[in-house]
Amino acid sequence: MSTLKDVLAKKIDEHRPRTVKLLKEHGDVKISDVTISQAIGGMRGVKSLVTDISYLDPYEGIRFRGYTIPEVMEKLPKPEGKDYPYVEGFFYLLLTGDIPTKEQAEEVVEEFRKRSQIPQYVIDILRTMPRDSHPMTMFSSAILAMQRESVFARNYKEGKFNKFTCWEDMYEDAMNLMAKLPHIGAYIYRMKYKGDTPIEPDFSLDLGGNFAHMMGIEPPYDEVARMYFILHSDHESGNVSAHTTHLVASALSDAYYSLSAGIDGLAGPLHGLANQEVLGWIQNFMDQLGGEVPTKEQLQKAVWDTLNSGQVIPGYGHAVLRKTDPRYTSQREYCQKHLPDYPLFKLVSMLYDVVPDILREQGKAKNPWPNVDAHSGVIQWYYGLVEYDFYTVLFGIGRALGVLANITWDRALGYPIERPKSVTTDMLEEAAGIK
Ligand code: NMX
Ligand code: MLT
Repeated sequence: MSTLKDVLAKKIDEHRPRTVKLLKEHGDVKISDVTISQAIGGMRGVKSLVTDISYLDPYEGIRFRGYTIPEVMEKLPKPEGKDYPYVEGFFYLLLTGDIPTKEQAEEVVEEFRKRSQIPQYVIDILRTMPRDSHPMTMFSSAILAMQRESVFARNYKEGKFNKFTCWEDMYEDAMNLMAKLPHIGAYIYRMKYKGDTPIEPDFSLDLGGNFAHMMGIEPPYDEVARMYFILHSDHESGNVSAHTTHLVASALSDAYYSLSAGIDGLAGPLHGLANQEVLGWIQNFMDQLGGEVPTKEQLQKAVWDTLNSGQVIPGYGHAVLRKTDPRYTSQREYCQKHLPDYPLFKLVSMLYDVVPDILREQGKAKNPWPNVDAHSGVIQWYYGLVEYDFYTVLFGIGRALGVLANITWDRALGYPIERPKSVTTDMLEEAAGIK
């Protein structure tokens, strides 16, 4: 057994009694009430999911296993000479709650290397798809196509389902998937945008390094890849991609079905696709100005024009956050260090100066501050990844780290099929005393 699986097994054994005790002895304790506006309004703020992998405080932002983003970046082991940690070591942290040693992180690098081969039929399917299919459609299809590889589904079919050990099959599926996703993403990119010139992996490199290599982008893009995958990994359980993955997995669907569904949710413009929308919005606007960096007044007008046409300002607002997203800040710090004079970075910074005041003046958005998506495209663009349709695939590779860790724990703790109750409008009117 690998160190990671061994440590995870111990953590699961230690954790199970806590869940059992809460259920058996304190199951009636109330943690949330639900109002009519929450039932109609997307369940905002209803506490009805449990995860220990990350927690989102509205003012502080995300903590992964209790660690803030700067703590994660500082404490996790890093490849030689690099500023950003091994993504593999971060996955170890998400799964176990422990900061791995460099050796433990490298063990996961090796595990992923062994599991990374993309089946030929996946390549064939991708190649058969129309080239103008959205890369998220290709990414999700590739994941779904591999469902036949599921260890969980195979053992279930063979009658080997065991409530206490089935997490191990989920773990195997999660590891197999996580090892392949960067390769699939890079393959889609090189096939679709770079004249069909896939690049062979270099297994002397870690996940971030190898991804940059397969994309054909020089260092320090490897650092961007590490930073990007870590930042996008998890945002507690209520966001669309995490919740969808969890929901589908709750039917005992395997990791392939579940992740593919989660990725489909990530492809929505109000969720992960917002990062491509931000770049599209900015580029459109700069095109109108003949490529010039706009003045503050021109920017204010563009923001108002967007709002007045009934659209949202992509990259701003959040369902939970009420402050600037620390994932935005982390990327901003990268830009301040590596590309301080880049015009697009300056424009994104100008938007930061302009948009919150306008959203406050408009008075609709509960959070006028930028989220992760407001910043991610700029860095990609700077390193030559200008095909912004692809940005959500990057988000998806990162998000897989969090959701796959979560569904492994879902199985370990025996979370049941998710099935909330719905009511009718008549019932709401009765409850409100207006009928
Ligand atoms: N621009 C304009 N209007 C906004 C924005 C925005 N950025 N954010 C919220 N609003 C509006 C929202 O559409 C709603 O209007 P209406 O009452 O007419 O339906 C009103 O403000 C209240 O919405 P909130 O309660 O503040 O936000 P909610 O929790 O419903 O939605 C988002 C959260 C993130 C979907 C929303 O802020 C948004 O659409 N932002 C832009 C898209 C975006 O950046 N999405 C990425 C989120 C992060 N991610 O990676 O997933
Ligand atoms: C995310 O990373 O999933 C987004 O910020 C959306 C969310 O948390 O609701």
